[in-house]
Amino acid sequence: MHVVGTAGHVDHGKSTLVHALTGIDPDRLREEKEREMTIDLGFAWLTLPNGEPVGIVDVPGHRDFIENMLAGVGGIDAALFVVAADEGVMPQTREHLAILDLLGVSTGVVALTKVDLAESEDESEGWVELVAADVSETLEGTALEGAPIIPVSARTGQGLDELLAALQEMLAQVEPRPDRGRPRLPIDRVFTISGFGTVVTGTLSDGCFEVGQEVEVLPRGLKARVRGLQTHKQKVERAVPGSRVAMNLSGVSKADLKRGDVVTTPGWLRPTVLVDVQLRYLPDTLRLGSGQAQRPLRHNTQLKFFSGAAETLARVRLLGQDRLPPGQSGWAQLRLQEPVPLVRGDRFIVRVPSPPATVGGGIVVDPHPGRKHRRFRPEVVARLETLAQGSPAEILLQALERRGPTSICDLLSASGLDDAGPEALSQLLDEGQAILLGTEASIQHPASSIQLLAARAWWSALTDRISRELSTYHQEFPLRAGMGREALRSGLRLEAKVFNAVIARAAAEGLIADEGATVRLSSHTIRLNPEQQQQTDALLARFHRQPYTTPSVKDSVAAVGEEVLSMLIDRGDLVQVSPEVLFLPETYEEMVARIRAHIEQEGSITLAQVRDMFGTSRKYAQGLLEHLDEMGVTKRVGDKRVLR
Ligand SMILES: Nc1nc2c(ncn2[C@@H]2O[C@H](COP(=O)(O)OP(=O)(O)O)[C@@H](O)[C@H]2O)c(=O)[nH]1
Ligand SMILES: [Mg+2]
Repeated sequence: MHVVGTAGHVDHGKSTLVHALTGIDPDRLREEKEREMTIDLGFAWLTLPNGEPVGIVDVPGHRDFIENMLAGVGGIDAALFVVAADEGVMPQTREHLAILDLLGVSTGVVALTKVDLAESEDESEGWVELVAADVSETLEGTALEGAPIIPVSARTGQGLDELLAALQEMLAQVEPRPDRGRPRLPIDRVFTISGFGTVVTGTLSDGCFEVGQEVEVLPRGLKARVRGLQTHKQKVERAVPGSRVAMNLSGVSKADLKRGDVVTTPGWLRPTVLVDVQLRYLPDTLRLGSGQAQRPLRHNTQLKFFSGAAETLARVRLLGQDRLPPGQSGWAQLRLQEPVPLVRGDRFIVRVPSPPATVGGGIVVDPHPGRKHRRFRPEVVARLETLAQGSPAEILLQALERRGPTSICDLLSASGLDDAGPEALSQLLDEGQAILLGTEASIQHPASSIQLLAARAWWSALTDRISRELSTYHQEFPLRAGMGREALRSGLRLEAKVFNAVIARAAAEGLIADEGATVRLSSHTIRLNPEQQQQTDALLARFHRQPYTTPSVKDSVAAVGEEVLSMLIDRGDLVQVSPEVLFLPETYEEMVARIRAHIEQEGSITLAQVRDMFGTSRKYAQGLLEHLDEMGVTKRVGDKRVLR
């Protein structure tokens, strides 16, 4: 699934376009209706012609509300970049473009809106083409360079189909958000719904959430549980990365939470107040509108810092230079006023408070440097340079996380690491960051390049799910030995090759027992309740008393119930030879042995002889013999049986 964010100057028709494309009015606040202007984030969704659902975050264009815009664009995959054809490129067109560029949003479609106005007002032919050319020039050198420009009118409907087609084509090229097994939901809204309690929304990245799961809300570290999940107003059991998610939380109240907090799984993500970053300081041209030339950024300047949906103040320690001239990048250490949960690679934006303007942004290189760096130290800068590039092992791990379980061969070629690949791979395996799927035996001989590899984070998230699925199943069916293999596979949504390798590894680790057709938690044992135990003992006693004229299947069901009886058969406490006839296993073996011996001596045996041998009735003798025919032990010849 994907999320698209609008961007562009105020009044250029973003919200109207979203409404026209989705049927949903993204301006939901009363004040927004009254002022006819987007103030806070709006949310909508649509289904592309190919059936893919797409979430849309509609942002305010007005410069007073840029900071609300920043809370919404964090997790988007692509931009719906809006420029009004009658007005052309305006200050927030450029500022939003700069923000998208700093956030690394490199896919987008430009909607040249209000072409109905442009074409009617302006007599001169080719006005729209002129504006399009100007937009295209503005995009040059940014992440959106070369994006398709589609003239549209929300009023007449012109171009909307082309726009959707362009969106679809663009999103088909965006890799799906990776499942790194470390879900993060930066909260962009908190509200309560009567009868449900606290609900938060956001764009999910890096992992999945499931109903029932325990979560942690950072930076405060509050524990909560997921009571319900929705994507695009539809209930889901599992929310996936790259989708808009509304999460109903129990254990926390609305007052405990705020925009910018992050919902995640407990125990791995730590908020930080000291961060090493690569900082890009924007060139002058983006100060258009504020009317001021940009001065070099000075050491120790205080800036507003935005990442995910969070906002705080940051003091900038420039590590390699005294001042950072406009248009340049440098290494810096930020001291944040409030803790923010960040990971390596997170993007951020910085702004000056007055006159308010976006001045730069960058990438988190080390979220936990541990201490304040001395300035102008070549070794500090060198370390940050390497960190920013990533070691071969990190590059490989990222490729593995992006692709999910992959053969060694495919992974090495996808990583583009060449000679450094194999060594990086053994490092990941040694450190336990990557694991081999498959059986103990195949794990000990990883020479085979078709062996499947998975990232540790993916593996732990998956084994958590397997444990949860199986324990739910065991609770529901305590008398069944295990869950059907295929049911588990489709529940986990894994292709057969991956699933089999996963099961083999999970069994080798002792988490589960693989019984062939069924799979169970290795801790699962069938336990009868006292009443069932009593009934079972009584039934088995009857089998012992009359080993050859046993209680029928029907009688046995009446005595212990269907579930317990099929458990007894599964477990081998009883052997079923026909739809009606059951024996104790020891009786069964004895009968088979005696029949065999008889045939070996006499050459054959008849039904009547079997009946008399065990002093039983025709029903039992016939049931057993037909069973033996079916098992390939005996063969019927006329009214006699011979050994096959
Ligand atoms: N004629 C015409 N007016 C439009 C079109 N799209 C939007 N508008 C008008 O432009 C104004 C601003 O639109 P809005 O969607 O609120 O802009 P936003 O600030 O970018 O979200 C509203 O009065 C809309 O009715 C269009 O395609 N044609
Ligand atoms: Mg709007």
